[in-house]
Amino acid sequence: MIASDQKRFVLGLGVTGMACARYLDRRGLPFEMLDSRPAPAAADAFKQAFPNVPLHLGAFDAKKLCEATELWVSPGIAISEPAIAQAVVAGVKVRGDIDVFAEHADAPIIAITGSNGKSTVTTLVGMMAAQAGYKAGVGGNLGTPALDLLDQGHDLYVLELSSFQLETTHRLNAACAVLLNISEDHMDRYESKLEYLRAKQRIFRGAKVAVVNNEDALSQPLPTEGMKLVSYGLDGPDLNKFSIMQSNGEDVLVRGFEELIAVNEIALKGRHNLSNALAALAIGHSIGFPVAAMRQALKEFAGLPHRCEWVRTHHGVHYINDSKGTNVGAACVAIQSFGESAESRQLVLIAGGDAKGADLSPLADPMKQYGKHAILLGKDAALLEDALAPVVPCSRVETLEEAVKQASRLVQSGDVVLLSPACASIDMFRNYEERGAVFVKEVLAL
Ligand code: UMA
Ligand code: ADP
Repeated sequence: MIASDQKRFVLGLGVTGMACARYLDRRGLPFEMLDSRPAPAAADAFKQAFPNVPLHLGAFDAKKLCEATELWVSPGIAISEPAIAQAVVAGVKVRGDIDVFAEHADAPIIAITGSNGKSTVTTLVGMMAAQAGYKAGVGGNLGTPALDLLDQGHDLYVLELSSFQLETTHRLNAACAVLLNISEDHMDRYESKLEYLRAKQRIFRGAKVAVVNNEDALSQPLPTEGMKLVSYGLDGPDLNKFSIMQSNGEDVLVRGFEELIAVNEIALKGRHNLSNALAALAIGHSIGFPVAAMRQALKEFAGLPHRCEWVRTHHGVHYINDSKGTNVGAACVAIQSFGESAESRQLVLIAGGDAKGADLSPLADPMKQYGKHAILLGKDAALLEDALAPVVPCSRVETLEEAVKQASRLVQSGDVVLLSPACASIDMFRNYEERGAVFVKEVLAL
């Protein structure tokens, strides 16, 4: 039972904060809501839904925070923020919505994190669970806040978790946890890649099964007594490992040497998605999903919008929307994947936005191999140009509309135009979905 003698402050009036409010309200537990911005978008909705709950807007004040026994901090707020840090020193407990969720979850949790592929794998595992007959609650960083999934009669939870959510999660106790891969992201929030990795690694605390990507050493947990390890990777089969091999001249995904599904039956495209498919198979197997159910989901799920999504082939040029490619690792994978598959092996990249403090230099390698031109925009266009100008012609534009028009003038049949920004969208758009929608609209108007 959740203790009723605690004084709880919810920090951040966004999607998470509203879910925390609903959760506390359902249980009749008092709380106060705080948001450091003077006018958060949800303020009116909150006042209407919770007219008797105190709402404090404006910069967090350490003295005020110290009045609480518990702070429920939204993922977008850094717990290193001075007022929060002072409250922690004063003995106030900091937790997040996932921590509360883990404490009260009434069904096994499948937990998925990683720098890239989280949403894809979470959705795929959710579909596998549905095919296997589970009433699975699917959410977390993916969109539906985890606390809204509770009390709905679910018999399994499939959660996408960000490093921000894991930072404030003390012990998840997942039935199965996976860290898909690690590449640099959110360096504006973390002091080092190690600190980011430490946050991600918290997903394994108390896990019964850890699913490990053999191709990424950083995806492995420190061995813990009682934790079972299941491995996957595209680097060749091994006993019990989920992998890929050739059988009768075609590529098949396997467990050990048991064939699970032929690659050409899988609706998702691209090498990185084969890795995602293997992760999902390993997770599903550890929970006990029948192979037939997992196979069916793999045949049906063609991917989420804005992830390496084909938009149109116009005058022989393929236009791809990878607006969710919000970090360097994702953009590198997309450039590689579409560079290899373009008939001309020539690719025009549209990139830019807020690079979140990342090292952009890894983009140079795949662009050197496949790049025809890079069209750069947004807050960190100059940094991208520094990284790419030595290997590929670059130009700068002010808008995404201009970028698409310019790209269409640079290409010839067989080329690819790829929007994979390697950056967050917030400097120019509401979110990556809006950025992707603008790209699609412009491409369809060509
Ligand atoms: N806020 C402050 N002070 C701050 C920062 C934010 O008061 O310094 C307030 C804002 O004014 C706003 C509220 O906090 O009112 C927003 O909270 P939030 O930024 O934590 O976002 P939520 O709306 O609660 O959404 C969060 C996730 N957002 C982030 O982690 C930034 C959503 O992931 C997630 O879907 C949702 O919870 C449900 O679990 C989005 C995301 O961008 C998609 N995630 C990052 C990513 O995928 O890279 C991690
Ligand atoms: P996330 O939820 O972690 O942001 P998504 O599943 O939404 O990941 O995919 C976002 C982008 O990340 C994709 O469009 C693709 O460019 C890249 N990506 C997806 N899966 C992988 C993977 N396994 N390894 C590297 N990059 C990937």
